[in-house]
Amino acid sequence: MQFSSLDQLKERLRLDRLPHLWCPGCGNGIITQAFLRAVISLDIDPDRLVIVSGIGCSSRVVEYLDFDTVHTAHGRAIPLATGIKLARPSLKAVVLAGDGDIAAIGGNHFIHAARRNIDITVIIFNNFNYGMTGGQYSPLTPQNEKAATAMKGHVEPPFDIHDLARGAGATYIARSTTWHALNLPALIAGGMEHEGFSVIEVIAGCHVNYGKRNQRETAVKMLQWQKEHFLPLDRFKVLNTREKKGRLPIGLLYSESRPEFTAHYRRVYRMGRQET
Ligand SMILES: Cc1ncc(C[n+]2csc(CCOP(=O)(O)OP(=O)(O)O)c2C)c(N)n1
Repeated sequence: MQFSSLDQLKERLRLDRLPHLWCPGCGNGIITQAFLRAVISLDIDPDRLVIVSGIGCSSRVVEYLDFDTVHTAHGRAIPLATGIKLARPSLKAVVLAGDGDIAAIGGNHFIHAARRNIDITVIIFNNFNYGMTGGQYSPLTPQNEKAATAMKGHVEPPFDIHDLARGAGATYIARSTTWHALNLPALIAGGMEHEGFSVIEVIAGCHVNYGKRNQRETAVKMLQWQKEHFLPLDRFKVLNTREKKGRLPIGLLYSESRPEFTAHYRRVYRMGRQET
C-alpha cells in the first residue's frame, strides 16, 4: 500500500476542530491515521462514504474527520449505520467506536448486524475500558485486570470478540494493535473492500485510565506491552500452548463470502428503484 503524504491526510481532517480531546500518548490518533490511509488508498469518493460513531473518547473521532459523519447515541452506531445502508446501499458505511460502545450497550446490535452480514465495517477501538467516563470495566476487560469498578481485579471473564463476531456471522474479522500500526491501513482497507459485515479490532492503549491500574501507566509501556503480547498469525500458530498463554494473534483472522444483507433484501423485495 502506498504511503499517504501529510498533505493528503490533512485534506481529510477538520483542522478547525483541533486540538483533539485525546490524552497525550492515546492510541486513538494512530487508529485515526490508519483509517485515513486506508480511505485514501482505496480512493473512495468522499460523497460515497459515511462514518458513524457512538459515544466515548474513541467515538469523538468523527468530529475530526472531514466526511459525512454522524455522532450518535452510546451503543447505537451500528443501528444507525444499518438504516443508512438500507436506504442507500451504494454508500460505504463505517462505524468507529469503543469496546464499551460496541460490546456492552451496543452488543445486541453488533451480533444482529453480524448475523445479517450487512455491508458495514466496524472498527473497534479496544482500550479495555470505558475511557471517557473514568475507566470502568467493559465486556472486553481481561479477567483479573483492574478497573475503576474492579479495584481488586476483574472477576468476570471477557468476551472473545472474534469468536463472538464469527459465531454471530461476521464474514471478515481482523485484529491489530497501535504498536503494529504499519499493517493496520491494509487490514482496514481489506475490511472496507469486503462485501459483508467486517470487524477490525484494534488494541488501543489507554494508559491514563486503564494502564495506570495495570502497571502500564505510560504510553511507552502500553506500546511495549502490545509488542510483547500480540504477534502475526503465522508466528502465533507455531507457538506451543505455554508460549501462547497471554498472547494473541494479529492480522486477518477470518474471512468468508456469504450473501450480503442489503443486496439480498432488495432482490427479495424487488427494490430496484433508483436511490434518492
Ligand atoms: C445511554 C448512555 N449510557 C451511558 C453513557 C455514559 N457513557 C459515555 S461514554 C461511556 C463509555 C465509553 O467507553 P467506550 O465505548 O469503550 O469508549 P472509550 O471512551 O473507551 O473510547 C459511557 C458509559 C451515555 N453517554 N449514554
